[in-house]
Amino acid sequence: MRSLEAPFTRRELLLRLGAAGATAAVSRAGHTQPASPQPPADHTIRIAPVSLEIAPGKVIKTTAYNGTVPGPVLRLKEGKPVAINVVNDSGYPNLIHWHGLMIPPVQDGAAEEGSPIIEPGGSLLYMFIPKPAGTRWYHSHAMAMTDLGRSTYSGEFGFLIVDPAGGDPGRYDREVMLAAHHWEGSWVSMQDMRKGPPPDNGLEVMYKAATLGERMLGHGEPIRVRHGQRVLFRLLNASASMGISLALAGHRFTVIALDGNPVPTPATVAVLRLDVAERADVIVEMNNPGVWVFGSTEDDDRSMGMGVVVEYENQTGEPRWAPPPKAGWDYTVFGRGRSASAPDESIHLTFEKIPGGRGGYNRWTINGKSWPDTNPLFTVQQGKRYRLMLDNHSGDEHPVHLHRHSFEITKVGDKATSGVMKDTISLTRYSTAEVDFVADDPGDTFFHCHHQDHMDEGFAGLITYA
Ligand SMILES: [Cu+2]
Repeated sequence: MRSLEAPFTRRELLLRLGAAGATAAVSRAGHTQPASPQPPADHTIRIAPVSLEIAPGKVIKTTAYNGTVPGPVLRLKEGKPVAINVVNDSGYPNLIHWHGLMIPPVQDGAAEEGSPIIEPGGSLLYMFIPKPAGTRWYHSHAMAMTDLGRSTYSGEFGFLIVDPAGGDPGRYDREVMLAAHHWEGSWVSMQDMRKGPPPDNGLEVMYKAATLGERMLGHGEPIRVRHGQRVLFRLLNASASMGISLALAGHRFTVIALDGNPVPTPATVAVLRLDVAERADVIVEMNNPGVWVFGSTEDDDRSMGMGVVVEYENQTGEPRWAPPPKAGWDYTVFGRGRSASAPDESIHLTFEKIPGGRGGYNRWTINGKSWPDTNPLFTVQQGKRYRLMLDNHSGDEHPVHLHRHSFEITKVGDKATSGVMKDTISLTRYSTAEVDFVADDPGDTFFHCHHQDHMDEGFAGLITYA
């Protein structure tokens, strides 16, 4: 179990921020009455219970941000300080992680880094300078353990777009944001349902419903487009534990950014693979008039609701689905063919499963240890470049996430690459990959699998600065 710190009052948080020299707090203090500990918030996010009707009669009781799923789009300007007041009426100790932003640990929304927990009924003012530009997101970073109503199992997620300081060149006619999520999870013994997992495997989460956007496939408003439009889709997998593959029947995606960061080689693909927490910015040329299904390539997932209808102007009829050609997902397609620069140090990280047995819960280890014995995982020196040699020694897929830094994918399997900058990488079963990061954001840095259950069960570590 991860230990949670006592909550700070707002005044304590501000004092801490001031002591840490956080520019946001300092510059804001200049506009505030000296007696007032609390600058005004630019945004308020209230976490509270909500009943979501994702299809007629299909009501999901969950918790969400400001009553909607996804929560409100936070559109922030790169480099412009922001203050976000978070009110926790979720009914459990909670906090918000600003995923993909390079901000101080106390603001990052990860208790393991020292960010304060917000007790039920309490509130907290987050203040930071949004950077870098790109498609980021915000979500609960609370522990869920066996409670499938909490944290990333819930509706607590939303887009956070950091617009570039210099303005967006915007070579598109319209922008559509779509977040994927799975609902109604329950713990099951997979070996009871199908072949595959070894008999000593522990419980896994299976879901009964899914959404891409606000409602189940066929039950929401279609995305209405016109022939000839170039549409920018910002896509996010906000599922707690399921990787997804998406296709838009009759169309292809030109991938221009992954995890919000522009790729060196934009490439066009029929199928987009997004593991948990991953994002893709894609351009679709609307050049095939009709009424189409944009959804999961898995039939089961689509029938659970994972999809949305794209409808051209003056087109009618049943939405059409067409299975895309089978194609593997390969990050290196979007990279440069040459190798990245050599690191100062390489660190091997091996991921293994300790099967929980029928009815038990699996545990996870990094180099043989589980959180909190992985604190620290290793220590870095500011300014140096580190290569993480990731070895997934398990039959499960792991979306591995590094907080407060971007990393560069430098190898996938045996294939060297460079230039693809991400904050989450999907390691398929029994696979290896290498990622480099520069230790350029001092402070405790959480590293973990973004699969909620894997993180809660030990797949996490803390990188510390010397
Ligand atoms: Cu995992």
